[in-house]
Amino acid sequence: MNKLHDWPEPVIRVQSLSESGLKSIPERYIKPATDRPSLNVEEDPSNMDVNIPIIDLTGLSEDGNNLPQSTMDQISLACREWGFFQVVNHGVCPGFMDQVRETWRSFFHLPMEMKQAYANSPKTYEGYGSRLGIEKGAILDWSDYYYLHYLPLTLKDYNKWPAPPDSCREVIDEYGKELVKLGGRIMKVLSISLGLKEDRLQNAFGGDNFGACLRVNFYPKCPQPELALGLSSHSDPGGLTLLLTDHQVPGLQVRKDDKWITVKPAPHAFIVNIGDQIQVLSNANYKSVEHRVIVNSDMERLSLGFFYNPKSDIPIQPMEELVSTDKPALYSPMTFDEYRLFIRLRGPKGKSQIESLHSPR
Ligand SMILES: O=C(O)CCC(=O)C(=O)O
Repeated sequence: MNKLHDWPEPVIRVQSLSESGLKSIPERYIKPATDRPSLNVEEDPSNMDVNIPIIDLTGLSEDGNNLPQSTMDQISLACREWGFFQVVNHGVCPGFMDQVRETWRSFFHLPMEMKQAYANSPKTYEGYGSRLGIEKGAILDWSDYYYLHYLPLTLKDYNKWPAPPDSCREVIDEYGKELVKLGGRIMKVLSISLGLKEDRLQNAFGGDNFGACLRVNFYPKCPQPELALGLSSHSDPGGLTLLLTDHQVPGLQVRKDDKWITVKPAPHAFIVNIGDQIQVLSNANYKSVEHRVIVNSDMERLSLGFFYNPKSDIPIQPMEELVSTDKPALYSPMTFDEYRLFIRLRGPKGKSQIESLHSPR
């Protein structure tokens, strides 16, 4: 952990760069040609109408048990084929979702010196940040962010949450409660859809001792969006992600059959995606899928990634019910603490981390 003491280079806020009015982006944000986004829809019109599945959760109860079979089938298919889906009628009040997003937008529009009071370090990443990973000389992403913990309670520290804007901490707290509830219900649905008892997946996460954290991503306008990425390709290292985005500003792209599909968010939907820990626990029946974020020159974009994670110090390995002689365990056990150190050191790197866990056979 000693390596995680400080950033390897002085931190530059992307928002300050963007607001300085520069016409071309500094070299350290220019991605290699192979990683640059294609922003020209004419180049790939086949993707224009494609979207990740949208699933209606009307009637989802606390025990996750009463969705129609057709909805369970849609979820199961989405987790196998896309690793991503959007949920609507999920029970979180649309007005509250808007309030949370706008509260965070106000945070990012505070004067820089107020935000700097929360500047983070790579030791825990909590607070206001502008890079993931500590590789010296790395090509950086065009975004700033704020990262904080909800659970376990031993990690929850209000002093590390922003105080201005007014009522920010209360709003963040309430949002955490709502999303823990929704995440718990979706965990039950996923467990049932894998053919397991409703609590099986949650128990594999450590029961009530699971973790939850939030990363709010802020993507300022970028004068050369064709050269940069807001967030490089990665799969989420944790369990389950519930993402709230700006629905008027597209940006999230999901890899499907070697193409990048731009997600069209439904108003007041949450985008749900499978993280690496569920891929491991489900023995790859459910997939964590690479995604990335493109930026644009006209509009800033904000997204809130809520990460529902296993307890950080228990071994995570394929659940025995999903292992057979035909399908042996694909991954060696590893704790989430060990696993996420990779991303804390190296930053987003496609699916290289989970691929390194493959059991030798
Ligand atoms: O901004 C987005 O749409 C995606 C964010 C994301 O992938 C992340 O926070 O891990």
